[in-house]
Amino acid sequence: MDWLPGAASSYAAELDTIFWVILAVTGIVLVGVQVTLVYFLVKYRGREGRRASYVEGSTKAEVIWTVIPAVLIVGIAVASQRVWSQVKNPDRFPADALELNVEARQFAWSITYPGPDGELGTEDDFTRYNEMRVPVNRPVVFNMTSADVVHSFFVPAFRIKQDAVPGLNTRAWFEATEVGEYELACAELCGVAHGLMKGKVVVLPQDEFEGWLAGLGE
Ligand SMILES: [Cu+2]
Repeated sequence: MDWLPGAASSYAAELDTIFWVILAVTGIVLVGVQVTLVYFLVKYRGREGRRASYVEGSTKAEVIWTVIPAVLIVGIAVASQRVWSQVKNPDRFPADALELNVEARQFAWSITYPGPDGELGTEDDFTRYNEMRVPVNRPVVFNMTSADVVHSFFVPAFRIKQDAVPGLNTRAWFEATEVGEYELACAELCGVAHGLMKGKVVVLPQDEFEGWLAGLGE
């Protein structure tokens, strides 16, 4: 049984591991708390002749239930720091990446490609809507902004979700590891047609992508 959408980016597997570890830790705590709650409900239920007693609290118990979650949270943060900084820290983005511009608006994605010269901001740049084409096994860095309200670039298969904010240039990256078509959705409620703000990411073999780029997207 597949619990998560098929992973198709270079960092997806590591993020999934973090997800499962956190789910396991919080799942154990959830079950433990609920079982204890039900046990106490039964054990201390009202009975003939039993008097309620006033409990002032227990410093020992309070220290335990503060320290254990604190250690768990700090532990999770430390353990996942390396992956998150690799995914989110612009200083650590891959150097040899293909660079694209992405602009979100109500209710579409526009993607600007560098054209045959491989450089953005030149004459041969071209823009396409709601379909991002990228080469397989090559990092793609994109500069993202929004023309109106906050949107969010979400490709579940790549485990990437990044807000697009008006007035900000946000950089994000991914490296697709499998040729195919993947859903691109807006993950920030952005207006009446938010639910229709869908696109796709098409991952092509390297040479096919190069040919398409050289042909100005024809
Ligand atoms: Cu949106």
